[in-house]
Formats: sequence, C-alpha cells, structure tokens
Amino acid sequence: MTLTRSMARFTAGLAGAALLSASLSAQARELSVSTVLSDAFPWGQAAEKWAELVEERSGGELTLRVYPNSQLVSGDQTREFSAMRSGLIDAAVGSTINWSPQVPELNLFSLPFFIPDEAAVDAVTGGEAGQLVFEAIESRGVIPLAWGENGFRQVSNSRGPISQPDDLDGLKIRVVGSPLFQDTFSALGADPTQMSWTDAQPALTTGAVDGQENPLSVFDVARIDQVGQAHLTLWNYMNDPLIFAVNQQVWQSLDEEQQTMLRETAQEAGEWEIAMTREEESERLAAIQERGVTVTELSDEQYQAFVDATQSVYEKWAPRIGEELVEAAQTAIDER
Ligand code: X2X
Repeated sequence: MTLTRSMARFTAGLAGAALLSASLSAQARELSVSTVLSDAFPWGQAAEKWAELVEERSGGELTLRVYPNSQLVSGDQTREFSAMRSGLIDAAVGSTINWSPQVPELNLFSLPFFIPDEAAVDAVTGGEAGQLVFEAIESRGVIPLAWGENGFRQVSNSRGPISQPDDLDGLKIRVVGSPLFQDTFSALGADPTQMSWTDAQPALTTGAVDGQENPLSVFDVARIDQVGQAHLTLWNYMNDPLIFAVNQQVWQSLDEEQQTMLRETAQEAGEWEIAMTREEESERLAAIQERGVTVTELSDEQYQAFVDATQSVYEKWAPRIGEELVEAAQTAIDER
C-alpha cells in the first residue's frame, strides 16, 4: 500500500469515527434487558418482541438490547433482580422464581398445586393479587410493567414414570433458586439439589441428577429428553409467570411519553408471548412424545395424593408470602 493510500484510509477512518460519535450522541439511549433463556424459547422471544416494538415506536430514541443466558449475572439467575435493582442492568424479563429470593411475595406462584390452570393464572395476575405482587416489586426499587409466561412446570426424570409421591423417593432432582422448591421436593421424599439453569444441563447429562422440572417449551427446545430424561409427568404443580421490569432510576429518567410507550410495548409483548406459549403446548407435547418420552397424566386421585403430601409447604410459606396476598389469590382462583 502506498503512503498516500494509507493516509487516505486513515483520514477516512477518522472522519468515520467522528460521524459515528456524532450520531451516537444524537441517537438512541440503549437499555440492557436481561433474560435467562434465549430467543430459541418463548421467554427470549418475549424480550425480543419488546425490543422490536420499542424500536418501532420510539422513533429511534430508545433501544432495548437483550442479553440472554443470564450473561449479565454470570449465569446466576437468582442475582438478576438484585442486579436490576442496583442498576447493573437496566431491565429484565424475568421469572418470579428467580426473583423470589429478593421478593418473598413472588413465592406465591411456586406454592405447589395452588394455581391449577390458565384461568387461575389470569385471575391471579390480572386481579388484586397481581396488583399486590407488583406493589411488592415496586417497594423494592424495581418498576414492574407487564406479565409474560414461562408456563406450567412439569417434572421429568431418567429412572421411571412418576404417578405418586412414592415414585419420587430418593430421586435427585435439580431445582431452581428459591428455598421453597427445596421444601416441596423434600416433602415428596425426593433429594432436591439447587442449581442454576447453566449448571442444570451438564448435571443432567452426566447423571449427577436424576430429574428436573420445567415447562414443556423448555423441555422441548432444550431437548431435555436427549440428556436421558425419558419420563415426563404432567402435574401442573405450578405456573411460572414472567415479569417485564425496569430499574427505578432508569424509569425516573424517562419522560412520561417514554414511560407510557415502554409499559404499553411490554404489555403487548407479554400478551403476545402468553398466547403463543399456551397455543404451542399441545404441539410441544406431541413432539416430545414422538421423540419417545413416556408421558404420565394423573388421575384426580393421584393428583390429590401430591396435594396432600405437600400441604406442609403451603403452611410454612403462606405466612412468608403474606396472608393477605395468599387470600386475595385464593379468592381470585375460587371465583374464576
Ligand atoms: O432454571 C430454570 O429452570 C428456568 C430456565 O426455567 C428458570 O429460569 C426458572
């Protein structure tokens, strides 16, 4: 390369850099959005949808950048809420389970066999109980905007079909980050081990654990059957809602129009994702069965045996969650 050509490139490079920084300052403010699962899953797609809608509506002045796989919290999904509260991350589409160590009220959704179907989920999130949950989040320095859904969590294992509590006896089950899960699986006679999603997949592969619990979408997309999980029981023991939320200082730094836009787009993305997740359930189940997984459904009597076996969890956790909230949820469920 001649000297003049390289000089010309250098100058062009400088001009380019100047242009870039000028456009950056006039341009979008970018907010980071944390998720545990990528856009291969409905959960990650919920966050991407939110980002797309914000891109369209903000006229380019606000952008959301999604960081999946808990990467902003080094794989530890139970730190996501604290990281959002402290401003380390600006926003998140997160699971109530992962945030429940910091917001005990969120354990409401993890009470075993408490929220039995989709109508019950909607009655809880859409009513007074949902409002109380949002207030609990807000009182801890995070602004909740909308609901999404990871789905009803079903239990799988590598050993044999589970149709009664005894079948869980001694099984090593990977559980997520709230101590409530420890109690539920201990009450059922299993041997629960808490670990992050990042660690769960290798633990299933090596057989360090016998089982796990996750919604059908996660089981299907992550091909959990391919790491030896040959038996799946549909017991709808809890629903795992997602919440779209923003750090409080970030929220306060936005003008009213931006706040409205951010809330509306989160609600639209959430509604879109909830509908999609529910619509896809039956195809997911069919796909899982086609891959050779034994699927067990419970009779009313079998279901009741699980309810009875986990009664102590309800008694221990209802006061921690807050009696007023549990009662509001119970009323919503009864009247759905
Ligand atoms: O870790 C899990 O099982 C997952 C992905 O479902 C959650 O983050 C709650």
